[in-house]
Amino acid sequence: MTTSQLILIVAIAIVVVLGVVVLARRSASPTDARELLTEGPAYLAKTRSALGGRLQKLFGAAASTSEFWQGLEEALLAADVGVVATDEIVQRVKERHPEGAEEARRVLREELLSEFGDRPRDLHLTGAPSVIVVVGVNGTGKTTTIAKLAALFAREGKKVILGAADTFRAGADAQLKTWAERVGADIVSGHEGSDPASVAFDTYEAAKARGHDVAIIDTAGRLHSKHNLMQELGKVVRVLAKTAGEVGETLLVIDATSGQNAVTQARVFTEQVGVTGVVLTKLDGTARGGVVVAVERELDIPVKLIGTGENFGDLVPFVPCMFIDAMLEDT
Ligand SMILES: Nc1nc2c(ncn2[C@@H]2O[C@H](COP(=O)(O)OP(=O)(O)OP(=O)(O)O)[C@@H](O)[C@H]2O)c(=O)[nH]1
Ligand SMILES: [Mg+2]
Repeated sequence: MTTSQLILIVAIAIVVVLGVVVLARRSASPTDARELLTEGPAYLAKTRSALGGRLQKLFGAAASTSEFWQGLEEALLAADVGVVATDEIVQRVKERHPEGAEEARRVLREELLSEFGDRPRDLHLTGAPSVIVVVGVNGTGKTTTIAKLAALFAREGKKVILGAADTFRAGADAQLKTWAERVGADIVSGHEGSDPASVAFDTYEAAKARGHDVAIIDTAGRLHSKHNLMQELGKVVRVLAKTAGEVGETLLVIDATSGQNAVTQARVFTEQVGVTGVVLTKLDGTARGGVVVAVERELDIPVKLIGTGENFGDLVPFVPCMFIDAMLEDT
């Protein structure tokens, strides 16, 4: 073997090893929130630089001046923590008389965390198949979230079927089909104008007959103020509950960029269809990550997952302490 052949073989071996390392890093589970959050996740970069940056300046000053308290209030409001929550949190921090910057930061962290309690945040998957219904206003990220969930379950070795019960928007069925192909899930189509509750029913029956572990039902986006559409959604959930015995999760998808509006919308969905968990999407595109505090506080329903981008790997579990730490981090 000549020297140039030897060099070529070594070069190929190096390229192959590098390729394997890169692929292994890419396929690392995106659900490992712990790992992502300790690095200060990219999806909170905007919130971090707005809130963390403001706090950093504040905490450099004395923790008892009126400018300090006003600055703290403004920083929390700007991050969309909400008026009532901000008032109460600032008041509680004040009452604890933190001495110096570090203590003020620690006390604020504790008070923010106390907003979350210890609600269970794991997805409640019961039954064979387990049923998940995904609801929310238009364009919040329902269909994308379904693709992300399907990809997550597929990685766990589960057999997944999607139900295209958004029979309202033209192209919704095709969009879900494209995702199903990409993530390796089966699908029950819903023709435009057909009854969404029938599609949901057919999906459950198909899942049962064909041995799927999870059936995820997509629904049309709807404004909470449209009474008839909310009733239609109620029917979808009722039919599934009756057919399956239990709906494991009714997930409400909320767009984090819609701020406090989202809280009002969410309240109506919660009343109408018995939401069991919230998925907060598009956190990567907003400096208002504090909305997670307002949502959970106002609705008394756990935020379970966070959407962090447009790809099917961009979904992480919501872990309050890590989220708050990442949000308060210095920039
Ligand atoms: N940056 C970002 N974009 C997202 C996220 N989730 C969804 N999107 C984008 O939001 C847009 C709407 O997503 P869809 O999944 O179609 O939303 P939907 O709620 O199903 O919409 P309708 O069915 O029309 O009500 C798409 O461009 C998605 O790529 C997220 O977590 N981050
Ligand atoms: Mg959709």
